Amino acid sequence: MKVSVIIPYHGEDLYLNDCLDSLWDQTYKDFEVVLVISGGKEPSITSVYDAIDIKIVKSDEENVCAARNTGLDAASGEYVVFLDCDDYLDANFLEKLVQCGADSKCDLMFGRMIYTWYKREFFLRKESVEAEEDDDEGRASDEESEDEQGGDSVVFIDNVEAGDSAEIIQKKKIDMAGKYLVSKRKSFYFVTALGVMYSRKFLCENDIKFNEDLEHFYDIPFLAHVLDRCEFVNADADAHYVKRKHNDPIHMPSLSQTVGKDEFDCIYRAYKLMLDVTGNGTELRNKFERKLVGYYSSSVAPAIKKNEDKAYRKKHAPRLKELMQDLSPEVYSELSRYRKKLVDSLKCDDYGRISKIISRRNIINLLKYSVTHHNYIRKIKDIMYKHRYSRQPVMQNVVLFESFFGKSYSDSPKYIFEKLNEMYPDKYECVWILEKKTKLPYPAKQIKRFSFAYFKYLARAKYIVFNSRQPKSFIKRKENVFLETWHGTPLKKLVFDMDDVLSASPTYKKNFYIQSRSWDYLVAANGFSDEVFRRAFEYDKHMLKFGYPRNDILHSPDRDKIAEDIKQKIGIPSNKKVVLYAPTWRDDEFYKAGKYKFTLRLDLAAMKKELGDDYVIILRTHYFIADKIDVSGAEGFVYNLSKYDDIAELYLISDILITDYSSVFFDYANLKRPMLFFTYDLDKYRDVLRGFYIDMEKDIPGPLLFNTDEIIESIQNIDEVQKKYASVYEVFYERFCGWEDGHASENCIREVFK
Ligand code: C2G
Repeated sequence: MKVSVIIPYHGEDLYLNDCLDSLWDQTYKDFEVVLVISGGKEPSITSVYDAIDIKIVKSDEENVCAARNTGLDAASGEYVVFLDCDDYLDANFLEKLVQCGADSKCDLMFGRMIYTWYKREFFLRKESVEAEEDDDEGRASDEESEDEQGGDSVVFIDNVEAGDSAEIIQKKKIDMAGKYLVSKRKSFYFVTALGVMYSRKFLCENDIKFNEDLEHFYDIPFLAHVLDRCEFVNADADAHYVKRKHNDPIHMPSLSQTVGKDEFDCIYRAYKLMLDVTGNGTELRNKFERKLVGYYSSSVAPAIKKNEDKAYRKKHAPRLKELMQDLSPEVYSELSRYRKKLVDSLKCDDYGRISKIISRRNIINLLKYSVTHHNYIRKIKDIMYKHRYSRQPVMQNVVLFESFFGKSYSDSPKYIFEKLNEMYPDKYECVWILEKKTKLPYPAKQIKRFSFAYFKYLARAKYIVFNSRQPKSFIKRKENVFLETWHGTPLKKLVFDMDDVLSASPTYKKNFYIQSRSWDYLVAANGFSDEVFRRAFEYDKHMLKFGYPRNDILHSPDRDKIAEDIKQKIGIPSNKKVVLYAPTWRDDEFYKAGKYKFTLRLDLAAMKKELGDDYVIILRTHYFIADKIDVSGAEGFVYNLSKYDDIAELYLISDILITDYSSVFFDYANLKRPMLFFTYDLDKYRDVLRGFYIDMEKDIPGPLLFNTDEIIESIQNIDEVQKKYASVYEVFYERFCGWEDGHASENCIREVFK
């Protein structure tokens, strides 16, 4: 047997198949899998994997190190590879590494680590897509640390030159292994024993094992030991080990996501063990020391400054000082003046000086940032928000409104605003976040999103009424009352009901969890939403169960008159019937977060030819769509109202709705008018991108259509379509619109504004 692949397993069924599939697909076949079970839960391995030689062994300890060591004892391969059961290998990983160890007797061969958020199926299809870390607010987040970001930025260099002696070549290669596996990045998370093929004889002869006392950062002493002893090393940058980042740190955290507050303790223990196996002043030791100084200056020193009750510094500073005591003169001499000062201050326990150095550094960084970044004002605003506005008193009668990130005056916040003014004239001071200046029916201050005023009101308004998520940096204050109206009954699975997150924001679940902790009231338009939101959002606070404020207008006694006026205002001829086409967005088609692509799949020319005498079409794209749809040639027939504020007004003037997977159909059903579903990408949307809560083939009150011809035909025979779906419509209405009586705004206000 050439290779043993050692996989610790602790009940992570969700990921194991991806891991085994990647082994099944290996181009190199002479390997065994040693699956080490800890924690008692047996994996369910189907016969699909019969072709792989899987040896199952049990570990007594519930600990990754113990499992890996048990695997090492049970392995019979000439080489061993450690594979975490939530990760997977590229199909040629084993072949490439076996090949690059073939001509010399290598102690280890290593490949490249690739980081991904995705399961294997999607990773293989979409490898080239670099998803952005984002807060789902249309701007890339600068709050994420370097260490959390996707992709692998470490340069993989083979610096061997012609004319180098065999001895020099090996020295360079070992150095490269140190550079790559210990890595220059400041975080200790990037020290990894993975992505490497080790000679089993080498590990045994040098008695190299994992230290079973460690729960985290155990690769540090292991790798230090390996790199200290190895003599022959080789590498192939095309052998990829794919490390999966977990998108749900709340329910399914990876080990590194569970470290939390104990991070320093864990690093301290692992680092001490590293010191035992590496000699003073060696290049290997220097690498770890550089990393330690980096960790100190980027994480520990700012925490020492921040920590007001001094507990953190009392606990950590002396131990960090102990680790720094023997810092090699070489590493010290390379440090920047700033880092030298930090190290010196720590060595003489001068925490006040550390605070001062960090403060000065923050100011210098801000100034530097202001020279190099055009959006430095935003940084200043963040500082003002955190350190000034949030410390000023809450303004008792101020209500801050936002709908779709300030893109429109619309949705439930609009109807709550209007009803609030009607019920309590002059009682509340209202502030609207709006991108464009808008004529409002009641007095309200209008401010721009992310302006100074925005941060001021975000910090100081007592009431906040939003229909989407607030920024991650929002600080909830005791006196705040946060009314989250949300923006639709869900068809598409949400947050914790989702598996992979394929949109532009892979940190969606974590961010959502943080943001929704601030909500005091959430609106559910029906019993179905109540149930889904509680589960998918992990929401356990007050649920407002009166229907959607945004649908009050659809039940208004004078809705026909309102519709007539709107139609006139837009300029749609009164003799024409209206078809509203309002599709949603596609998670995987994006430029960046908040900016999505959309290709119109309707043949407008054909529709105009067949329907133009009786109908006009209103085209309405989702607020995430950045593409401008070209409707030239169809003027007078197509009205592109993608920027029209309130879609409820468009529902009112439409005779027929065409949508796809958008929540608009749950609202439109309040009118009991016919609906068509243009679901040309149903399989992908339902089975790959999101998953649905209800069965579109059975439970929705209209036909699923796949091309323009079918749509034209359905419109031409709309009475028959309506008849055919009448009974499904009734059941649907009862289930999703049953709570709506036109008074949701009023009822919500009575609950919240006391
Ligand atoms: N919307 C719109 N125009 C569209 C699509 C949507 O104005 N072409 C508005 C509607 O008010 C709709 C809301 O945006 O109800 C949400 O749109 P969805 O297409 O349902 O998509 P999404 O923003 O992902 O929200 O629980 C609901 C989900 O979160 C869906």
